[in-house]
Amino acid sequence: MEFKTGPLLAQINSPADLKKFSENELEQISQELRQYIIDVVSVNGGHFGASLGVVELTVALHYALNTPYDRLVWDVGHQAYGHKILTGRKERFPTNRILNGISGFPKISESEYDTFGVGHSSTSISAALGMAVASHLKGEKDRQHVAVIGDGAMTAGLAFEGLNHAGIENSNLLVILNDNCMSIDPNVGALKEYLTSITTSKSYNRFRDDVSAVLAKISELGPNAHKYAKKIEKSIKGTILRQSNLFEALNFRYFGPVDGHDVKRLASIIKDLSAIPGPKLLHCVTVKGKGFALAEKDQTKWHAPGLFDKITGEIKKPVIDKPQPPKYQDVFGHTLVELAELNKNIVGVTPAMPSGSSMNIMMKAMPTRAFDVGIAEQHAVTFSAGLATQGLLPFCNIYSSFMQRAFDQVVHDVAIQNLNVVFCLDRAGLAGADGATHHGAYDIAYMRCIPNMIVAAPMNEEELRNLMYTAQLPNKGPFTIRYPRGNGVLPDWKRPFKEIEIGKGRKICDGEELAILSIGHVGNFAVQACEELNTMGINPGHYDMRFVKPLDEVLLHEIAQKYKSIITIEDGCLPGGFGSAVLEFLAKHNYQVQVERLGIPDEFIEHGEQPELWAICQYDTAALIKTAQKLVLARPTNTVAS
Ligand SMILES: Cc1ncc(C[n+]2csc(CCOP(=O)(O)OP(=O)(O)O)c2C)c(N)n1
Repeated sequence: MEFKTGPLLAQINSPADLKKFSENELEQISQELRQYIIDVVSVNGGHFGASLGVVELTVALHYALNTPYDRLVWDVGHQAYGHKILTGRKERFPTNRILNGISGFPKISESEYDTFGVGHSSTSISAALGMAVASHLKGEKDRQHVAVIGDGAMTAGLAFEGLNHAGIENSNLLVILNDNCMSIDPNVGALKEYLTSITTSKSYNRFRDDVSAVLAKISELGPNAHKYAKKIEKSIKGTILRQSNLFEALNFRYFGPVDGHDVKRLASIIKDLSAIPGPKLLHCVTVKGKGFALAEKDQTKWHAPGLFDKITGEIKKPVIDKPQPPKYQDVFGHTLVELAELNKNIVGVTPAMPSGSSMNIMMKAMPTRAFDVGIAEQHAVTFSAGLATQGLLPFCNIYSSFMQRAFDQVVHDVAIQNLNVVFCLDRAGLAGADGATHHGAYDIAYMRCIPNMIVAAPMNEEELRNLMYTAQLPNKGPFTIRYPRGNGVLPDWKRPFKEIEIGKGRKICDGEELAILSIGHVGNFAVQACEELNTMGINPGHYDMRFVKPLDEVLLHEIAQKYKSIITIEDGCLPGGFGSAVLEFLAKHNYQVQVERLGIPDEFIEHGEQPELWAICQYDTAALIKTAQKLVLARPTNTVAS
């Protein structure tokens, strides 16, 4: 599909092109950039509201700074579409998030303008500070370092670790706080209330118009501005709000709040702030989804709406003629409420993903028993541990890749103390278009090495419900349940709960010569593969192991004695994963069985649709069939129907 841009954007392929325009044209350029994002995202999908909200800020930054010499770091990076378009990727933007296309996030290997790879939140201040300190050590005094961070991302401990350190380094760091009161869902916490109190205070409204006047004066100083840094600072501060300020307390010079949609003024403020050495914070107020009415109105829905009609705003749903199985996340959300009705000790915890994890179902049904703690995975885990010490039973739901943040808390605060915390890891396995930063590749490996931890993965929605039911029974200790992004396989998933014996796998079908051992939803690939293999005269046994830890050793002994070959399949990394666990068992007991392991290889997997990625990594139905044929046909005595 061909996309056209407006006449000014058509002439811009780099920040140097942008700089050829006058300040008065920046508004039109912003409008054209916004329209181009709407045009492409409406047919391609991807993140939406966040990029619309920073259009003016993006134009102003590339206009005022000397990128890529000046280092611009985007936090999370889901808002960086405008940045990509202005920095040489306008033509390739329609390939955004598509297999072999550009990434949905900044990525060092993609462009010299992408100074730091992102996807996970709250890294920008630390990364930009590292760059600033490096420049300082190298004597590059003129180089600017800018971190753009949302108010949601600012809720993370990591952001405050960066601020705390930056406050004592006299490096050239500008933090731009993009405050739109939103995370994916409405932002939460005391910091949000503090920021709201600043932006709604009367003084902000009184002073904000004066700011441009002072800044205009400062601009007259031109290249000598840095000589007057102190004076500039004083005069800006005289007009922008002065009050006891959190960021000032951390040794930052605080400026703002300013209107993040006034592109001309933003450009001039950013230029002027570049003349002030040391750590500075500019507080920008923006509207998420700016310029697309529906996205401004329902900001959560339009964070990443999928495909939509850009005129009517209607979100396009795939046409499916039969009942669609539910998403795993929704099965989690509804089941949690059902269980919480039965068990008064159950509480829900999510670090800023109420909609993404469907914890919002419990938050709505039982508002006092479900907590959104902000983008704070480490806190979510230790908070859950604290709840558990008092006899409550937290279901702490964290995307598999985000849980990487909280590994120490899982070990130190939960597992060593053998606390009853249930970790539900959503988006486990290859997650799709978000790419390498978001794939839940490692959780089997990093959870199965922890003593006391139970690690389970359901093959379908009914199994998910039963595992959740089992996990909340008394004294199970730390219990991890991992499940993938997307839909399950059973439209009629809501059946009465059944306890599952811990560490007990199940035989899906008996076979000969070859056994397929699956964990989690990829068991459904094995079911299909077995059906097809049967028609070829190959009859593998199939076992859904259910638990990575503890492994069903009774079943494994049986399998190892009965079959000559084993294929393991998992939606997780091969090193240290489920297949590795099976190999360890076989080695320990000296079984001479041939084993092929299918799963995510030891490399980072890029973005694409999940089925494309499963195929690339060779662990879908077709790969299973191929591997089974290879193993069986390799035996000299075997002949099978072709
Ligand atoms: C460590 C981590 N946890 C959760 C997420 C999921 N996530 C992506 S964007 C986002 C909200 C970010 O809010 P904010 O920084 O305010 O940016 P906005 O979308 O409002 O522009 C969240 C929670 C993430 N990317 N990284």
